Amino acid sequence: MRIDIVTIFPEFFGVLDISLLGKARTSGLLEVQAHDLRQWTHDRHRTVDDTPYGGGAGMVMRPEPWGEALDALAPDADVSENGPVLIVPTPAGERFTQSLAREFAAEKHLLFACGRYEGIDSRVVEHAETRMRVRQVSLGDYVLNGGEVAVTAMIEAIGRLIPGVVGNPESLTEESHEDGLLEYPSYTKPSVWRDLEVPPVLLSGNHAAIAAWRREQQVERTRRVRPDLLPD
Ligand code: JEW
Repeated sequence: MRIDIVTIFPEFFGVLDISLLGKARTSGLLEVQAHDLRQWTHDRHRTVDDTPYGGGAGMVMRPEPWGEALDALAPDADVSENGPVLIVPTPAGERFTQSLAREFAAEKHLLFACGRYEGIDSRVVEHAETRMRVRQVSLGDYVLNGGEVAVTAMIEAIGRLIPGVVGNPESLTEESHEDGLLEYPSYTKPSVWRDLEVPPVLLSGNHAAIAAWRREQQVERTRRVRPDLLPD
């Protein structure tokens, strides 16, 4: 998979070099490149923002650099299948979920557009939609200062689903959200720590009993913390 990120903070994505995705990248399964939006400006001050039409607080990202960036990075664009998918993080988008991560992990080329300030001039998405598949996606219902943190989280969630990236495919499905329940609690040595014992069933060697206990813990924890995940 190829991932291009357009941002005014390309150095932010250095964090991707130190995660598990480092291995996927050196092996060639995943190619990630961050691009400085300002390379597609032409004025002396490399301006990317301006005041909002209609008034209001803050600044809005001007459309021209974004138009040139998308022309350069998605010359093969196509509104149907196959071409790149443009992912635009915005609090006004659909929620990013494991199922959306799975969908994106099946693509050949993802293009992320990181907004800042009050966001990107709305004509950028309107225009891009005539040339490629576009998804406006929110990381969650809280306020961020820009798209960079959202894109980092999305790339980690997507990258680990690319076949061959995570060594053991079982560790993918066993984790939270793939089975719709929260995880069971985990323990390792020592068996007693600060007077706290590991639940004895885990030391019993009875694999059926262990599986049943873990499932029970998952259901109980989900009922208590995330009842919205359980069927009625
Ligand atoms: C996200 C891109 C660009 C937030 C989540 N939050 C917020 C917000 C911003 C500007 C205007 C109105 C609300 C900040 N912001 C972004 C926030 C993505 C931008 C500017 C974002 N997912 N993605 N939860």
